[in-house]
Amino acid sequence: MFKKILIANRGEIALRVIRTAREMGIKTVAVYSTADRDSLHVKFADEAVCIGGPKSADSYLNVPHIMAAAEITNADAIHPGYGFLAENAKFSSICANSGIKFIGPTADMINAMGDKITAKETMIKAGVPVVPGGEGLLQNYEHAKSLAREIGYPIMMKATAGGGGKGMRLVWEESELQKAYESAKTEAAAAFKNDGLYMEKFVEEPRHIEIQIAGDQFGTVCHLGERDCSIQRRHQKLVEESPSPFMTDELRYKMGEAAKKAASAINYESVGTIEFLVDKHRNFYFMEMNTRIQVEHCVTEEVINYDLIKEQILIAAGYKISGKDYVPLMHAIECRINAEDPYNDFRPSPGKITVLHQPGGHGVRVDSHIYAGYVIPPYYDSMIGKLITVAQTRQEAIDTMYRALSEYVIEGVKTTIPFHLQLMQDERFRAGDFNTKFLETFELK
Ligand code: MV4
Repeated sequence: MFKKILIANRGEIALRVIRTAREMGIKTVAVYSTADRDSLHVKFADEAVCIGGPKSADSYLNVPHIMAAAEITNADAIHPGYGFLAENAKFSSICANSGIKFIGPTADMINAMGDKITAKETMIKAGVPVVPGGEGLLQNYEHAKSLAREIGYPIMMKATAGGGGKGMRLVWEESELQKAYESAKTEAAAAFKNDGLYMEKFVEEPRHIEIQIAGDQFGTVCHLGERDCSIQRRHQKLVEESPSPFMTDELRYKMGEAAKKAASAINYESVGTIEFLVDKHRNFYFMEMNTRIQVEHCVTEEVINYDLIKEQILIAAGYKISGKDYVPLMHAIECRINAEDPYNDFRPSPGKITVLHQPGGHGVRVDSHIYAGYVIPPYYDSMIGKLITVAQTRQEAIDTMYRALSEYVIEGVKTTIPFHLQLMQDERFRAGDFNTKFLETFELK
């Protein structure tokens, strides 16, 4: 087992990894930017190294500084958390070449899923359902036009280097195609330095349901159930839950098998997530794979009663997994607490937390790095914590969430708490009647 893990991240996920490492008897090294000097991950780790200035490029994305910190502290593994370098193939290979275990997949595995056309081709070969569409890159506008006629409108164009919605265009009819093609290409080139596009049939009012998987170094893969992440706003998830209210035992079996095939196809090692679009007829289609631990992993942890960070560390250290799939034992919901003003287009609201009271009690988990007097820096993601509730049934998990949200006091900055309070009382949400378009018509009172 590792003796010392360096955590190449900040905020709640850095704390999350420190907590499990401590339980496993592993020492931890925090790295931090000058803006994060007073952060909890710096205080709670066994050692801490400043790696640069506030801007991510100068610190949390600064590979030479992070590797130097690992070397001077004698860390034998690096946990990348999520975001920052978590899905950076080069970083994974630099770690491998430096004799420091990257707690995550290899560069090859990251690359196999990083290019979306390659990923889709791999999935087709593996027998995983994908959204119908053209195979390969769009060669030019004429090619796009004939392909769109073949597929049938509405269609979606996506960037092969994309993910998360950037460079994506929905096109309802041919008259809109040329403008969409050109603007998507320009956007993709600017965002990813790769203007490659591909085309798919548009799946209307889909749900976003993802399957958590784990694979070990010996080729064994299992799935750990689903998370419904349909409550999103501009591709930012706000609420996640498991099981999905839309799930059936049959669909879970089929999606679980497909997710395992997807992971096996690239000999995946570590924990990861296969994202699917699910239409109203319960047809499901591979969308992308996240080759990292995700923000919403806690929902799965509560539902199957298992520590996913521990699983990830064990796999990286060469332990074998059982290969048994997990079944949901409980119902869990997660609300993302962001320092944003939900009454003002979710505009970021950094600054000092003057008063804080975090909720507790039965069925309540808070994963957060905030404290009274903490100053939320403006340089990073606005998520300041996650509130997770767990109960026997969905209704009870929602009721507990409402109660916990009512106890939550954060003063000094605006937060998403009022939004979540209203959502937990919404009849359609309570009935499980929602898809990825739900928030487009949700009005905050
Ligand atoms: C789609 C789609 C409908 N049809 N693809 C959004 C992010 C990126 N990962 C893929 N996305 C979508 N791809 C086809 N063929 C609808 C979306 C989509 C979406 C997906 C998941 C969660 C929220 C979403 C919000 C808008 C659009």
